[in-house]
Amino acid sequence: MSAAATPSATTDESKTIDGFHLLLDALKLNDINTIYALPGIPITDLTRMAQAEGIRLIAFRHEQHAGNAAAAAGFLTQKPGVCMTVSAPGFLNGLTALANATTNCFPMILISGSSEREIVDLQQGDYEEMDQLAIAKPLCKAAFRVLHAEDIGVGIARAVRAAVSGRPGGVYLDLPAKLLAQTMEAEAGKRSLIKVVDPAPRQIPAPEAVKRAVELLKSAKKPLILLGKGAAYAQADAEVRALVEKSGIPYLPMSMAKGILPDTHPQCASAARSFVLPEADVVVLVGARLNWLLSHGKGKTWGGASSKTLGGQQFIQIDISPTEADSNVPIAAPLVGDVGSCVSALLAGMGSSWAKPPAEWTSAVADRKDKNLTKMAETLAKDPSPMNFHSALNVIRNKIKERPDAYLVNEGANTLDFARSIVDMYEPRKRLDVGTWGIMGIGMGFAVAAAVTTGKPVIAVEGDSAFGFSGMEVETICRYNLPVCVVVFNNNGVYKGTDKNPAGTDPAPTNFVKGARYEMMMQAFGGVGVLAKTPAELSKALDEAVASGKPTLINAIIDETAGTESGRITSLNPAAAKKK
Ligand code: ADP
Ligand code: TPW
Repeated sequence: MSAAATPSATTDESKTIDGFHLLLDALKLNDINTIYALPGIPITDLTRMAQAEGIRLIAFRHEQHAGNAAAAAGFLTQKPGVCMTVSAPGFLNGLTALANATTNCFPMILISGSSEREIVDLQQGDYEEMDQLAIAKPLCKAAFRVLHAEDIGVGIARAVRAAVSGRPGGVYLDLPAKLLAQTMEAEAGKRSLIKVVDPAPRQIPAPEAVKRAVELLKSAKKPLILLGKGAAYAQADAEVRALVEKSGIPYLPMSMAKGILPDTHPQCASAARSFVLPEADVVVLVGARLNWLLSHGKGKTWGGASSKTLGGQQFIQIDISPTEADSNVPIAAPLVGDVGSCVSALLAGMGSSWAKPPAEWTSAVADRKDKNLTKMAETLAKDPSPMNFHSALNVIRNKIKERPDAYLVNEGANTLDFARSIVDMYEPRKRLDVGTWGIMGIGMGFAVAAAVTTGKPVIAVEGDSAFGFSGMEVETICRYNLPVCVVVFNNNGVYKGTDKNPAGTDPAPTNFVKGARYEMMMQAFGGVGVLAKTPAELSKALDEAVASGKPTLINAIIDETAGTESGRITSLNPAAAKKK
C-alpha cells in the first residue's frame, strides 16, 4: 500500500501514523535512545517529537560535532550513534564526522533531511538543493534513501546492520522532507518496522587459520602483541587479557587501545616501543591496521634497512575485515573474525602448557622499558616556569591514576603526542582521540558523547588550536550540564606560539592572540572558568571540576616555545617546511 494512497484527510487520524513517528519508533525498536542533532527544516519537528517520545535529544551548535558525538557513542556502546542534520549545508557539515567514523571503523548513522527529489533531480533550484545520497556514498560504508513511509522500517534496519556488522562504519540515510509527513495505516505501519536480530553476528575464524597462527606463534623467539582500537571496540577485554597473560608476550597498545589492560601492566611495552618493533620476530595484530600509524609495517621502525624494506617480522593478523590482510606487508597467518572469537580460538589452540617467550627477550624488553620509565620520571619531576607539556600533563596523569573511570579526550599535536605517552590509562575505551586521520575538531563532540552515554567525568585535554575547531560546543556542555572539564593547553598558536611573519605586520599563520582567556568562554555560558599558570593551580582546578561535575574550562598556560612543529610527525611535512 502506498502512503500517497491513504491521505490522512480521508482516514481516522488516530488510526494513522506519519513518517516522523515511524522513524522514531523504528529507532526505539532497535534500542537507539539518544540522537545527536541540529534542528532546522525539515527535521525541527522530528527533534521535538523525539524528545516527546522519550528519546534523549542532544542539540549541538554545529553538525560536525553532533556527528562526532554520534561516532564516539558508537565506539563506546557498539550501537550505531545517530546524528540528524538538515539538508545540504547541515548535511555537509555532518559529513566530515561520517567520513571520519568510517575511517576509524566507528558505527554511526547520519540521518539527513533532504529536499524534493523531483526538483533536486531536475536541478530546478529547491531550498537547500543537493543530491546528498550521491555525495555521501563514497565517504561511508553504505548509503540508503527511503521514499515511502512503509519502507522506513527497512531503511533503519539496513542502516543498523550496515553500521555495526563486519567492520563497523558510517551509514548515510537520506530522508526527503515529504517522507516525514506521509501517513499510513497505523497497524500496517507498526508491522512494517523491523527489530534487527543479531545485528553484529559473531564471526568465528576457520580452524585451519587458527592452527596456522598457533604454529607460527609457537615458533617465535621474540613475539609481540599489538592491540588496536578494533580490540577496544570489540569489548573482548577478558579474552585479550587472557591472551596476553597466558602467553607471557609483551604487548603494545595503540592510543585508543590503551587501558584494555592497564598501561602499568608488567607486560606493557609502550615505554620500549622503538626497541620492540624492530626486534620482534612474530607480531600478533589484534584489531590494528598496519597503516601510517605503524609505518605500514616496514621500514626503519620495523628494522628494515630503508624506508620501504621489510623488517623480517612475520605477522598474525586478527581482523573482522577479510580484505585487511596483505594491505601493506604479507600476513603469514590471517585470522578473520571478531576479536572475541579469534582470541578465544587462539587461546584454545594454545592449550594448557604454553611455553612463555624466552627470558632473554622479555628481560631485554623490561630493561629497556625501565630505563625509559626512569628517564620519564625525571622529566616529570621537573617544575619549570612557565609550565611545559610534561609538567602540565603530569597533573592529568595523576588525576587519571586517581580516577581511572574518567574519560580522557585528547587532541592537538604536541598535546596529543605527549599525553599519549605520559598519561597512563587503566580501563578499556577510556581514551578517545584524533584516531586514524589525526583529525582536529573531535574534542567537544567526543566529550559530550562520553558524558552522555556514561555519566562519568570527562577530561578533554586540548591544544589551543585543536580546541578552536569545536570550542562553541562549550555552550552545549553547559546547556546539558555535563561533567566535562576542558583543559586548554594554551601556548599561543598552532604547535607553538613563536612564529614570526618575516614579510609584514600580519601575524604568522600559526600565531594566535597572545594570552587569550579561553576560560571566559565557559564562564560566558554559566560554567566554571579557571586560569592555571602552575601545576598546583591546574591540579586544584581539575580536582574541583571532577569532584563537582560542573562544566569547567581550565586555561593552562604552557611555555610558547615548548613542543615541536607537528609534534612527533614533523617528518611528514614536505621538505620545504622541514628546512625552517
Ligand atoms: P589502531 O588505529 O588502533 O591501530 P585501526 O583503526 O587501524 O586501529 O584498526 C582497527 C581494526 O579493527 C580495523 O581493521 C577493523 O576492521 C578491526 N575491527 C573493528 N572491530 C572489530 C572486531 N569486533 N573484531 C575484529 N576486528 C575488528
Ligand atoms: C581538520 C592540521 C594538526 S595538529 C593541529 C593542526 C591544525 C593543531 C596543533 O596545535 P595545537 O597543539 O592544537 O595548539 P599543540 O599541542 O601542538 O600546541 N585541520 C584538521 N585536522 C588537522 N589535523 C589539521 C587541520 C593540524
